[in-house]
Amino acid sequence: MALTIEQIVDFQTNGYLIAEDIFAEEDLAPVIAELNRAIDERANELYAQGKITDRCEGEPFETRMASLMRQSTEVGRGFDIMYLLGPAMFEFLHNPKLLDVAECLLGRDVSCNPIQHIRLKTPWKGEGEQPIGMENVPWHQDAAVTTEDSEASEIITFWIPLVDATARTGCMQVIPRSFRRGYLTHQAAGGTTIRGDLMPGEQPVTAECRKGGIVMMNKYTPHRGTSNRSDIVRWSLDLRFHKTGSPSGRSDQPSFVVRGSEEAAEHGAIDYETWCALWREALAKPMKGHHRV
Ligand SMILES: O=C(O)CCC(=O)C(=O)O
Repeated sequence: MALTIEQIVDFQTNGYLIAEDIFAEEDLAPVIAELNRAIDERANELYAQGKITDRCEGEPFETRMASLMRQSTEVGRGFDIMYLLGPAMFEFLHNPKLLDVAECLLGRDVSCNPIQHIRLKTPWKGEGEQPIGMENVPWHQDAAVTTEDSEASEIITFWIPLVDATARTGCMQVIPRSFRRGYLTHQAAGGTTIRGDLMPGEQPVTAECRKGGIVMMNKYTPHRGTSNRSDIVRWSLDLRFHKTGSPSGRSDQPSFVVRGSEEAAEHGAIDYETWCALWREALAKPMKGHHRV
């Protein structure tokens, strides 16, 4: 089994789990190569438009985006799964190691949830320096960004760092066990965040996780992202999976079967071209509100 019984029990007890060494370099390398190509294309475009003067061609994945964003934040605009629609990313959403882990927590019939993101958190020296690009995501439960029809759905977040995520580079902080209180009312204040008077008082855990690992959280686990005080970009993916057949919380966006019985697959597995077409169709329509308060 991909997770031990102890790990599964820990997840059920605490509402989160850090599982290290799930992926090998070769699992993540195609995704990183695809992101590198997208960065390169954007750098070339912005250079041609005179918006940047240095394409930072010699720089590695870990730093290049930050060097480009210091010249123009436009390079990072819309740098997300549903806009880039990369074939390597689509393949990764079916990665057998990832799905083996998902199956341990969700059972045999697993669907990929459309709430899925690439996050690039640029270095920040602290107060006095304006952060470039993504700021910290404040304390929230992921249920807050799903529609209420999915209240009964088990939707699990798989937060996957593409560099080592530490207290220095910026990682998740979670409040263990407090998911038992269920949904806490949120408000819009620097991002969707748990109302101050409802914020659980327990001590947060800093969920450091090396590249190759996964931080899993249930949809009621309060969590936030911490600042990146390092010299590299804190790259990560946050993917979500749910039990096939239950509402995804985003019925206007594509969910699809990634694992399960042949019957389930017949009704919901899709190929790369269909995935791209479904996202383009969904994004062309006026965006429905998904955030709850
Ligand atoms: O990556 C981050 O810093 C925040 C991600 C997050 O809060 C989430 O995936 O729900």
